[in-house]
Amino acid sequence: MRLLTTLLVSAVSLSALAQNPNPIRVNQVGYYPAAEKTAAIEQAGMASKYTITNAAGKKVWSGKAKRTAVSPWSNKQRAIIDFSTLTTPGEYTLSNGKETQQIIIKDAALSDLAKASVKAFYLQRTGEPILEKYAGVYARPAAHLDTYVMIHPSAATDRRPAGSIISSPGGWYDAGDFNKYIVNSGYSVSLMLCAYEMCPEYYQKLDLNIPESGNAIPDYLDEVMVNLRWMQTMQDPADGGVYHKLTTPNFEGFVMPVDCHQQRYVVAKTTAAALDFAATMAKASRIYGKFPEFKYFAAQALQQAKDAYAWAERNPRVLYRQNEMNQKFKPEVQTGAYDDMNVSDEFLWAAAELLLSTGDLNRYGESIVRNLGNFEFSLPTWGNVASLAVYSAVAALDSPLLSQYKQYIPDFKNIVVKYADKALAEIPTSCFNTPGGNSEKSFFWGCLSETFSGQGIALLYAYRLTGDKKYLTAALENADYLLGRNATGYCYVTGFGSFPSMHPHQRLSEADGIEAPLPGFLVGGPNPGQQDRTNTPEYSSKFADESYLDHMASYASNEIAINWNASLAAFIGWLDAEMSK
Ligand code: 9MR
Repeated sequence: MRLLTTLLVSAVSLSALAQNPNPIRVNQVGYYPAAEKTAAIEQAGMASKYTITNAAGKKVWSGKAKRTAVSPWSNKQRAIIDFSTLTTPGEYTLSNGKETQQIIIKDAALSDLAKASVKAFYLQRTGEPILEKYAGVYARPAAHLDTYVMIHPSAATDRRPAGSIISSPGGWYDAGDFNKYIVNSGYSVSLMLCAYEMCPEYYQKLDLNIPESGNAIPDYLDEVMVNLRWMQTMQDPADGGVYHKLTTPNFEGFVMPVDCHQQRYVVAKTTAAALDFAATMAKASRIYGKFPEFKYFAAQALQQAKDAYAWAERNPRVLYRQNEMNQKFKPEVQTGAYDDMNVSDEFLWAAAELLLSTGDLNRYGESIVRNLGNFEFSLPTWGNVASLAVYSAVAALDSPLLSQYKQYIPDFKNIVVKYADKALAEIPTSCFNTPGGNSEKSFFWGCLSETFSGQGIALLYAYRLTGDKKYLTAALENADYLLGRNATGYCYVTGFGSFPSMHPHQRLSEADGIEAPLPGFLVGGPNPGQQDRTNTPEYSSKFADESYLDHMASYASNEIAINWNASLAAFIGWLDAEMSK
């Protein structure tokens, strides 16, 4: 019996390793009627002919490739075909004469995906029961209550000595693991709030079917509040410092939360944690302060932001160095580090958010100028948050407050548009007709979020700043990549598309006994670094954009994480908002 099970398991995982056998690579979730629509055909030249038939079998389109492109990594030649002229909603079949692939064109094409990408955060909640009413088969009992969290020796103070206990409940699990990290939480929450600021009406209408649905607050903000409430507990009220993370010493096994029994600790106050916390709380106070129900929260969050910022000013270079920490303190901590050795962008971001929330130029202006340096736009990541300051400023461009300090900031509009134009210039020669993913550097741990949805968000800012549709069109190309028009042919969001990722490195998905993974999660994606190779079977390819393994052991290419889903939720929601106007 055991042998049989092993054989079955390896058969399953072997089939999971393969790339999509279908050479016709499309957005498997759906194209908006008005969108530019392209497909990429593997190993094809200019000669082939393609046809599209509708559900009744009638030919509605035929044509040849508009161009070919050769991959700089695998040397594979692909043909790009463009069927944008097809605008009638429906289900179609695209054929190259041998293989066929379904094409979906519909209104609100990405609307369900937008919702699922936010609902995923409900499924990641900790410390409360996840109820069948909202989560269906993914219901699970409350665990990791975090009401008995120990101060790790690295975080000890006179008032809170090592071994003393605090309560720090709630929030979201960070990723495939069960720990909670401030640096990544601040980044994730803020990115979600950025999208809300740009499309408030859209996000206000999202009905997520979560326990808070039906109250006076938009579900989207209710969900984000879950993590904000947890973050608030991570500040030491005695000095304003913020713990870097709440964690077990070692990662838990692949078990469900109720089966986890390791003691959890808050570990080390750091400058990055204080500043990410300050920026996030300051931003949240502006957004939630508009709702009477959150007046108290807004005041409290702003005060917490100021205290955290002041702590960071007194402690400007307390960096998280896990190895050094482990030399000094026990128990040793081996979980995610989120270690950032440059905090000038965090200072810039926190000062910018505090300025926008307080209007106090005397207090925060100097830090902004000092940390701006020769500012150049780069896509935001958990460790590079400078452009989040730009995003917040863009949302406030029309406010009288911003005009007060215009002389202190560069021309953000130009900066974002310049970046976007450079990205657009890539499309005509790109293997998959995308602005993202055209260089070796585009592929790394978590690249799908940063290179594709993160860039998509920047393009949407450029669209908003200029009103020029070419940026929106380009952003959609990156969405198509994530959803199947790519080198592996996977739809990289769980639960969506005809060939989706099935085995994410996510304890909740693997340990629950349900075959289908939790839906709505973007996986990390192709990563030629393959840092998990000692734990995984062989990847099927070493090429940059094919170095992906749909295997639960692959934490370097197939994990899920709140920062990645935050960028998915911001990107897809914003796209859907624009395309549904
Ligand atoms: O997203 C993080 C990525 O940028 C780093 O390269 C990687 C290795 O340090 O860690 C990633 O973050 C992980 C975190 O440390 C722990 N939870 C899971 C995260 C996603 O893999």
